[in-house]
Amino acid sequence: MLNTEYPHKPYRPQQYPVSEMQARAAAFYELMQQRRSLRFFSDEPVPQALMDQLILTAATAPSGAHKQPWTFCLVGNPDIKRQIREAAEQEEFESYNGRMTPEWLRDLAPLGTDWHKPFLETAPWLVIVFKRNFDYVDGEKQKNYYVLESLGIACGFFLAAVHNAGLVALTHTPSPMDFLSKILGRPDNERPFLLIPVGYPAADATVPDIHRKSLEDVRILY
Ligand code: IYR
Repeated sequence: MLNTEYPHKPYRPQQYPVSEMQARAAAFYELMQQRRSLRFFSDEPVPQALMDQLILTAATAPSGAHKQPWTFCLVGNPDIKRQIREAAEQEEFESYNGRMTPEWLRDLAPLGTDWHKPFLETAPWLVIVFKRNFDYVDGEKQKNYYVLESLGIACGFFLAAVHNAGLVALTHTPSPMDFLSKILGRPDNERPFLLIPVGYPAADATVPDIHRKSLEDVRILY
C-alpha cells in the first residue's frame, strides 16, 4: 500500500503503435527545431486569453514535491513595460560596459546583442517568471525543493507552447534582475528567474545563422 495523503486514481494516458510514435516524435521534432530565440518583435496585439492558455501549459510542469514554486507575471501595460525596459537597459549598460568578462563579450559578439532592449516595449506581452524558494503557509515559511529544476522545466514547457501557438519569444536575463521584484511589487519569497517577451515576429525579423549540435554530439549510447 502506498502511504500517501493524495488518494491515487487510475492513469491511462493515450498510447500509440511504435510506427505512430515514431511519426509523432518526428513531427514534434520538426516543429521544435524551427523554434528560435527572437529579438525583433512586432507590436501587433496578442489576446490575453491566448497568453493565459500558454501559462496554464507551463504550469503543468513537474515540480519538487509538487510545490509548483512559480509565479508568472503577465505584463501588457505599456507604462510598466517602459519602466522594465528603462531599468533593464540601465543594468545591461553596466554589464556590457564593465561587468561582463572579455571572454563573455567575445562569446556574445556573434549574436550581435548589446545593452539596447527595445523589444521590452515593442512586444505586446512580457512574461516575468518568478521562483518561490519558499511559500508562506499559515504565516509559516515552508521550503520548496528543486526550485531551479522545476522553473527550468516550466519555462521549457512555456517556450514550447509559445512556439506551438505560432508566436515567438526570447529568454532574456537582464542582470541583476532585482528591479523586476520592485517594479512588480513581488513579495520577499519570490525572486525573478526569467523575463520572456512574447509576440509576433517583426516583418523584417532576422536570427543568427547558428547550427544545433548533432545527435552524435549530444547523445552517448551505452
Ligand atoms: N543578459 C545580456 C547578455 C546576454 C547573455 C547571454 I549568456 C546571452 O545568451 C545573451 C545575452 C543580454 O540580454 O543582452
